[in-house]
Amino acid sequence: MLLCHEQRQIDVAFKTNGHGNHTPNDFQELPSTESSVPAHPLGIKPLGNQYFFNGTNARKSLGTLQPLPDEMLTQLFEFLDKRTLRLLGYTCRFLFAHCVSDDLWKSIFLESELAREPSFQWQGSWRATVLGFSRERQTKIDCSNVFSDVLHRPFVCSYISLRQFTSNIPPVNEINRFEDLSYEEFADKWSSKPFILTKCIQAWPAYRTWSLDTLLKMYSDVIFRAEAVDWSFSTYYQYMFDNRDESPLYLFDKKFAEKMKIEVGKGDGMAYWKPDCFGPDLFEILGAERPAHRWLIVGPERSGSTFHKDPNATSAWNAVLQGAKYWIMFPPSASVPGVYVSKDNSEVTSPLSIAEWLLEFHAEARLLPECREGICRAGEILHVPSGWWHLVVNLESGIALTQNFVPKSHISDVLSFLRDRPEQVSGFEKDVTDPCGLFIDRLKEQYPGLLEDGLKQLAAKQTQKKRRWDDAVGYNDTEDQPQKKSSGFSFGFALGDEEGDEEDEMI
Ligand SMILES: O=C(O)CCC(=O)C(=O)O
Ligand SMILES: [Fe+2]
Repeated sequence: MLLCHEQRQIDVAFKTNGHGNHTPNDFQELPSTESSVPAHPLGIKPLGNQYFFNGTNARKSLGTLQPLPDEMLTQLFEFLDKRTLRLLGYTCRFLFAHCVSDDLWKSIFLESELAREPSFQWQGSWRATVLGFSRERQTKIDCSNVFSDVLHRPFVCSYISLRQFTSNIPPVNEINRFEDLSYEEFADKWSSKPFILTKCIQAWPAYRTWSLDTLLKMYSDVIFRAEAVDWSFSTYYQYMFDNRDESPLYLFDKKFAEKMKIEVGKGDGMAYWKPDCFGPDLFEILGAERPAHRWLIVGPERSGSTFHKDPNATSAWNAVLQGAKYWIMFPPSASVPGVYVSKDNSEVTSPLSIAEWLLEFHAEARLLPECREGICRAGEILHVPSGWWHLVVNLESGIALTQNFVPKSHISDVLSFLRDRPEQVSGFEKDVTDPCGLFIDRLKEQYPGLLEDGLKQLAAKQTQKKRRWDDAVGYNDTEDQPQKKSSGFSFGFALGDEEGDEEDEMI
């Protein structure tokens, strides 16, 4: 959650005059951002509204807590147990508004015994579920004199209309769409670009027969992973259609095939198979040692994935079986507004929820020339090239299948990632202590020519990078400077990525 926001009213906003100052004539109707947002059920208002209020502000009853800002109160209340939080909420209106905040109750739920139960009665909110209250039994106190962005903002975020961000995609940003592609076309032209295929997965039995309702019938008691919890499908289904979380829990399960007892691959009785156009997947040679690579994804509208790059410099495809997903993507070297990457590239800080990012940064991001956007609908599949940033949001409740893979054309990206960023390599079982060595050994056995090519490409990139660096620091033309050797097929040359590679920075 963002803690500090512009002080905005529900239906009106000040526009700055270009120098950050508000001008009286700029008092305007907000066109769409919040028009889909109903009034808060308890009457809580954005902080800015206190300046138009003549009555007694509920904050005045806070006593010794009064000097503390809302952000700090929330942090303080995170230490309370469920009984104390509940009782504190009954001491005054302002504290009631704080103490019923469902973010606090979600944390209490996740730390409680209930979080380990695969099946229980979801009551429509984390608070009601923890306290075992039915909807009717929940206290409702009028908080119309409580003004707080900290409390109001998550509510706005859970109601924003996504359409305002996903419609009117500028034509230059549109992700290319094809019915299908041949492997040659993919390898020649498209392995480093996103695209959507509209007629590629229609024959999958999974596409023809899976829906949220059929999954509920067939797998109601099967336990799936949804972020921090393992819930039966029927529990997740209840939650999914009856929550107002700003960032709903997302079912993201890598063991789904085993759990659902389905087979993947071409042939009779198979649920789905990987599309031909992506060609051979080089990580298949890792066999049982291959890192996690396929997931079943289920989520309600508003759920999704905040900005990230896929693991180990792999590419991916993401097939929508039900629903629709909005994708916004940037190439590996882009600086994505609102996404902060640590100096060594090991950490991505995207502290904003999807809704917050859309509200704060979408308009700016959309103007960047590298920006690509598109909607992948049921029956369509999207290609995520190695290293591309992406944020994804579900526009409807739905089901997707995703798989990460290594196409031949990205072998050098993966080799370089495994070699240069061992601390960022993920998804391998603990007993695989040297993923890079393992991949090289297997390539030597099964694709020696490709390994040679991959290492050549890597060396060429390294030389290019070093040349750019030497040019930048004026290091190139002195003959007596020691040069690091960066050619040949040894995998040991260790220029590393200290200077920050533009092409292949992976997270
Ligand atoms: O469907 C989604 O939310 C996107 C998933 C994704 O980005 C991923 O699997 O890496
Ligand atoms: Fe991803």
